[in-house]
Parts: sequence; C-alpha cells; structure tokens
Amino acid sequence: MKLTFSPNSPFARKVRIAAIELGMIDKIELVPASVAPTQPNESYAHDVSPLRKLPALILDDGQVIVDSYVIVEYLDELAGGKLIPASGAKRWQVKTEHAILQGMTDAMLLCRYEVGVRPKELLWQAWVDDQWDRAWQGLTRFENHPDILTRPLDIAQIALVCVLGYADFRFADCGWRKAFPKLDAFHEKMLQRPSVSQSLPPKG
Ligand SMILES: N[C@@H](CCC(=O)N[C@@H](CS)C(=O)NCC(=O)O)C(=O)O
Repeated sequence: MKLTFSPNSPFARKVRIAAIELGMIDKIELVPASVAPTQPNESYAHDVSPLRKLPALILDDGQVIVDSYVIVEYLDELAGGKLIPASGAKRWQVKTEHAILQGMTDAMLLCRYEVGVRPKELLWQAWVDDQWDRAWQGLTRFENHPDILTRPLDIAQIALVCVLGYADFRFADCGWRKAFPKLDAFHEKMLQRPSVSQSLPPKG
C-alpha cells in the first residue's frame, strides 16, 4: 500500500500514528505529495483524488481510499478493530469526538491557508478569527470533558494529539498549553508513544 502524505499534515499524521499503533506501518510506503489551494496538480486529481487532498491510501490493486478517518477505519478493520469501538454508546461517542476534532483541524488549516497562502490584500481577518474560535471552543470542550484524556487509545485521542501538534507547528504563540493544562498533560503523556514522537511535524 502507498500513502500520500506530507510531514506537515495533521491528517496524514493521524493515519501514520494509527498505522504504527496497529502494527501496519511496515506495509505502507509513504509517498510525499504536493497539494495546496490554487496549485492545480492534474496528475493527483486524475490518479488519486479529484479533491486534491492528502492523505490518500492506494491499495496494491489500485483502489484509492480517501479521507484520513476512512483510511484509519480500513486499517483498523484489517488489524481486527482496535482504535474504533465496534458498537454501542462508545462507538458513537468516539466517532462524534473524532468528527469534532476533524472539524477543529479543518478550521486551523483554513486559518493557516487564509493567513499563509491567501494574498495579503484579500485577507479576511474576521473570518480567520471565526475559524480560530471554532478550534479554540473545541479545545475548551475537551478540557472540560476529560474522559477522552485517560481511556485506552482510540482514534479520537490520536486526532486530539494531532490537532495539538498542529497548533504547536503553525500557531506556536496561541497559548493553548496555558489555557488548557489537562490537554497539556495529555499531550506530554502521548509523546511517550514512539508513534506520536516519531511523527511530530518539523520544527517551525
Ligand atoms: N477530510 C480530509 C482533509 C485532508 C486535508 O485537508 N488535507 C490537506 C493537507 S493537511 C490538503 O490536502 N490540502 C490541500 C488543499 O486543500 O488544497 C481528511 O481527513 O483526509
């Protein structure tokens, strides 16, 4: 299998952490891909995904699986179901938490694109502030509902560590550690896992 990825991508990091935790990383070749808003990549759009987003998992028979959650779901099924509860209330809790974290990561990425990619004269600061508020409200929610911070590893916890790592990477001065001490302790604990420390985004 091949995984399109960038070391900067929080979504690709989520898949990499899951693959390591599931013991499947050796079956996956990481293939760097270059995709960004306003930079058409025709071959990626044609061969991998019309959405031109990474990560994508390309199976040995050529089938392409997209969206980081769907990729983790696929790997988790192959590994016997360790990161996504199979049924019951826990399943819907973990999936809902993951969906919130996915939206928070999207919101941070949109801030990054608006500030770092969009021409300065077109910057819409109120829109950036609104997206940032969604991510920040999400962090507040998890600080105040800390059940996620202590249970056995699942996909929502992996998504949480990825959104915190992305905040460090792109918004180093945002002050999340001071504002959310429980999330800080969770992040430190998660860093003890090789899957998490080995997949950290590059500095700065
Ligand atoms: N819902 C997607 C989001 C993936 C995503 O937004 N990836 C970013 C990189 S971190 C991307 O490919 N951006 C390129 C673009 O939007 O043009 C997933 O979970 O896989």
